[in-house]
Amino acid sequence: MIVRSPYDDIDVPDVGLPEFLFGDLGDAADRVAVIDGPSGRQMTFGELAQAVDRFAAGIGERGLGPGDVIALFAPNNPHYPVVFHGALAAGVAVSTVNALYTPDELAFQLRDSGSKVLVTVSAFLDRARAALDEEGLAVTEIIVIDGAPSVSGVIDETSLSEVLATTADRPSVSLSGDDVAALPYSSGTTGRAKGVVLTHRNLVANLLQVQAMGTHVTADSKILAVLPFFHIYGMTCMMNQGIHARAAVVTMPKFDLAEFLRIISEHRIDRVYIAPPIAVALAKHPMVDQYDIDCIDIVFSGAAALDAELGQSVARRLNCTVLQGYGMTELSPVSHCMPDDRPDMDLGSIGVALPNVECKLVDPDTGQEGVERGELWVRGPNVMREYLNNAEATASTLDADGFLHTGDVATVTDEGIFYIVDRVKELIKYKGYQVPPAELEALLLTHEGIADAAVIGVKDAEGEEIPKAFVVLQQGADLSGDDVIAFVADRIAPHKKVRVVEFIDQIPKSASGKILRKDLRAREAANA
Ligand code: 4UW
Repeated sequence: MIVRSPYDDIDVPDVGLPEFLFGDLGDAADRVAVIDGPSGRQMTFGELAQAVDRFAAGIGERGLGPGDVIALFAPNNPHYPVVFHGALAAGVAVSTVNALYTPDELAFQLRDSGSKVLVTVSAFLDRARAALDEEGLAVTEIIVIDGAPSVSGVIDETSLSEVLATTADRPSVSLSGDDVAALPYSSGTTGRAKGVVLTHRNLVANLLQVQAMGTHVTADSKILAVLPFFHIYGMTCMMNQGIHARAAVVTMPKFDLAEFLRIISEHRIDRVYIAPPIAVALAKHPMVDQYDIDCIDIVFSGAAALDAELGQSVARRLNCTVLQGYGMTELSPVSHCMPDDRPDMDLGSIGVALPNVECKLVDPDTGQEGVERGELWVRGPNVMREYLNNAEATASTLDADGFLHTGDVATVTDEGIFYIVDRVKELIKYKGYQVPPAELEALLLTHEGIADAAVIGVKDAEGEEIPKAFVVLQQGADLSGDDVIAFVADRIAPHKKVRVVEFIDQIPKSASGKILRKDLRAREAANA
């Protein structure tokens, strides 16, 4: 049984994303498009479109075009959309990299995506250069957004302003909706991070699907982009939705509560997109009362489950509407959300399916469809094409009918309102960020004192999900839990840290050697 969106289907034009966003600026050319939160520096839509055009020319001049990939390793700043859309306009796909990544993690993504150029900021150059020391990479140049002087390294370093100064013509590339646009990384339901192949149609569709639900983002809106553009939530809901609506997007390079409140107050932000940990601060932190933030109309939460009571206390304290949405990198990302005009909808829900989205609830054990509580399968124009160079992972996630198996367990009411009630995939979400257990397990096994390991998500005292490692020590090994935590922390981005360790005699496994995470979860529940 298929549950359809309560909204009428929309048409998705066959057009490249840059053309869709910048093809006709209308009367928006002189309006402010992006504001750098820390400095207040602004860029208009006309300037943004011009810079996108110049970056496309610069990329074309380097011989890159359709079939090529560049990597973007940067915090949020006004040049992020310049690089992102400029590359897309030249037919080049952009692999967005988590700004917290270590050199090893960055090198993995550069290699896996086959990126030929790495765009970064001067503060990240040490990590970028260290990553490029690794073998097997196709990167031939680093472009530095904030223009560090070139140094004579193994690889050319160019400042963004040099690239934008090109007088070359923009390459004439005719893009179709089927061309690859973005390659963010996600571990999906199992294993390590994989390149998620999102086409221009996927990204255009998701903007139109959200818009068709009556979103109030308009040219008068000011959106705060505190969540990272490298993650699909920031990329689509903040950066691209803002540009599409001709709203002003105010960028923040990282979260800091005082700076967050200052920017909201100073720029009179009316729309804030957050993940649940920020809701905790907004509901409880005394500092919130020191700022005049009554400009906020809507706080939109996603990326992990929002507790309904927490959401309500944010709504009461800020006198605003709080809404929740659900998404996944593989869905470009939004498949469900609460419409702007339905603040009455239960805040514990994820709202209704977007236009053009069809859903099934399927028993993950028996495969029976139409169950009351089952794995959420989603079909629609926003569903990714595939995982990059990984037919096996694609086949186990996307079925022959085009449904994407989300790995999340949901229920749905007669009115078509969905609730996420559990997760059957391995993935752990720490503060809304992905933590792939398989990656941590592989890393733990490289320690000579560790014989076997398994990682699952558990709840901490505040109800936040955190990664916990079950570790089997080698005979004679003398390791404490803190040693294990430190070993992982030294080698991985901070959000992926193991935060609790338990030593056990044996990791429960199936006959085929798969870790029985269910058993570990049951053990955890029994000890709670
Ligand atoms: N409740 C429970 C939720 C929820 C959730 C996500 O890192 P990814 O791949 O992607 C995201 C995307 C988040 C997002 C995008 C657009 C949007 O409007 C929105 O709401 C405002 C959120 O995080 O992780 C995907 C996984 O994150 C979990 C779920 O397990 C999903 O498969 N997740 N949103 N509201 N869980």
